Amino acid sequence: MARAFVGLGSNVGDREVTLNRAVEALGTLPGTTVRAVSSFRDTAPVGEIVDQPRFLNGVVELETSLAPRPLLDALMGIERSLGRDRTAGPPGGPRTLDLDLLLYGEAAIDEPGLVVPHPRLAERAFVLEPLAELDPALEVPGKGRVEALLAKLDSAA
Ligand code: GSY
Repeated sequence: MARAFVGLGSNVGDREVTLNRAVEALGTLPGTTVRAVSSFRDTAPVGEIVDQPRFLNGVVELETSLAPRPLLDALMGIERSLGRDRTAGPPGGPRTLDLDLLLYGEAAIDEPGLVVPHPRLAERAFVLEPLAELDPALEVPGKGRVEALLAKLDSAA
């Protein structure tokens, strides 16, 4: 069994309903239990396209027997089932639902389409804040503790 963390984001439609449905769907994946859900935060868009609606973001902690690749495929399946069309709109643009595999135990993976820890995790307050809410002492492989990463980000702001 692995402890995995998934980032949730939505900025199209009823964001809260979508995130709650995503959490429910995560709990139905084979060999998977939802261990914790952070609060959801209303956040300003960051990245290449900042002129888009505000996001609702959160993080879910899972215990899962799914290996990283099948877990990633399942996350994309949930995105699709809740209305996400990855072929529509610009990359970095508005989306009904985004599920990012942030951490998978202590694994460091760099394969096409599957990079864990998530490559931009340490730069994103909308990910680090809910992660720190769930486990501030959580170690991000190769980067350090979540609380330290968040402090670094806050001091740079
Ligand atoms: O990477 C997830 C999509 N995304 C987000 C997001 O979830 N939240 C905020 N605040 N900004 C974002 N920019 C992108 S792209």
